[in-house]
Amino acid sequence: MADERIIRVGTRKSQLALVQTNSVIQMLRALDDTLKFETVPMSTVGDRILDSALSKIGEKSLFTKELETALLKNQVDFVVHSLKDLPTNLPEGLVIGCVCKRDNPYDAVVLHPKHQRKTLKDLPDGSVIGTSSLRRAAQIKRVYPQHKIENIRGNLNTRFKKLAENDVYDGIILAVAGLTRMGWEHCIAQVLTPEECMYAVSQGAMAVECRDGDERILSLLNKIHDHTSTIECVAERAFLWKLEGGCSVPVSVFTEVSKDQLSVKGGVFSIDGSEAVEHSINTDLNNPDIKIPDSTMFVGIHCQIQEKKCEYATAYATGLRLAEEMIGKGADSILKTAKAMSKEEILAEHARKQEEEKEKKMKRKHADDEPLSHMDPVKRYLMAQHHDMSQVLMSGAASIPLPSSSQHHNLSELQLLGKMGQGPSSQESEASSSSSSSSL
Ligand code: DPM
Repeated sequence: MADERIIRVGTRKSQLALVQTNSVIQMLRALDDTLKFETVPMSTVGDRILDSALSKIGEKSLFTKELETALLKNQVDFVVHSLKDLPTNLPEGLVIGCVCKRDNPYDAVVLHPKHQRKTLKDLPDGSVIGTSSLRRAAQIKRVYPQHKIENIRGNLNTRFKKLAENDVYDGIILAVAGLTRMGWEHCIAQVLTPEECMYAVSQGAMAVECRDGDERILSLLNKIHDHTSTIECVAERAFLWKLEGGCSVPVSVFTEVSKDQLSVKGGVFSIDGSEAVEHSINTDLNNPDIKIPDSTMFVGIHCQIQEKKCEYATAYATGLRLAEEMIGKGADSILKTAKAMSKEEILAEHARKQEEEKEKKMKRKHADDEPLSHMDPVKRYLMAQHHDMSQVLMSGAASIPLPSSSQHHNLSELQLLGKMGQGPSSQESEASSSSSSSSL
């Protein structure tokens, strides 16, 4: 049956997510060109909330929840993620079926066009660097205390626009991997070294999530699985899991696998960057003493190659041990304070949002109450053009939708309507445009 071969792939609608999803589909197609795929685009909480730093939203599965629900409901067969956005605990019944070969895991600096050919060290004191990653902020504050860190959010396109047009930011920091996948590596002014800024757990690695026990999909994913990248990510995720970290704590790593040697360095920072615990561990991946568990899942990652299970188990144990030794050096108290501060920020952010909502509602109510006779004459004129007056009176001025035949209205009319709160609200139009171009 032809239809049975169609594989449904859930994806976020952002440009980066679509690029990543397509590249996984291409890899699979290159191995078997009879495979048929259908992509199912969805938007997630992380895509919809554009005005808060990720760390201030306070939800763990920001970019994944809706997609995971679709997987569990059998609406899609697999989902491609940036592994760094996948929490260390997956929902029951789901697994990471494969980790693809990791791209460059480092962070990059993109500078304002006026700072051509400069790097962070050449920028004037007091330069403003945009990032909403606590991890990046803390490390930059340590190495470049002369610069200021400011929050910046929105998709990659929006951030570039803010950098180029607003004259607020002298530079921004983004993952090399994301920039490269978007085809924007030529904008990179500087790639940060691990001495300047260690990367996030699993940064640069794409992962495919599917249903646990879905053998057809798992055996397919096995073909594009990269063992070394997987081992690195198992160790890093075990480290993060033990620290109970998420995107709201400044935790970073630097991992290398060379022959049978695994080396993992971890960093835990206070929010202001003044305190740090850094530590590293080296292990032999073929550790004969390692206890191999029955489970085939390590921090959510499915063990694809049974003969290599010892290496998965060693990587997992190494990540845990690194976290334990760092806790012994005081990482837990730094994290406790950082988490408490993040929690406060999250609460403040929620309060701010609620206030904003209230204000919006009030404004809408005022507009509802506004008698037509007191209304701006231009507004009345435009409304009367699109609706007969009885409809205007019955439905209340503010709730009138844009006419469905809006295509033939000229732009300035539409802009006017929009400005006066009659068109799609600015928030809605931002959300819908961002869902097709959001890049984080
Ligand atoms: C997470 C963080 C960020 C993303 C936090 C961190 C960056 C947030 C920001 C967990 N997810 O890194 O400390 O700067 O506001 C994200 C990006 C990619 C995956 C974009 C980026 C692309 C690279 C990859 C957002 N998630 O980090 O510049 O595949 O790793």
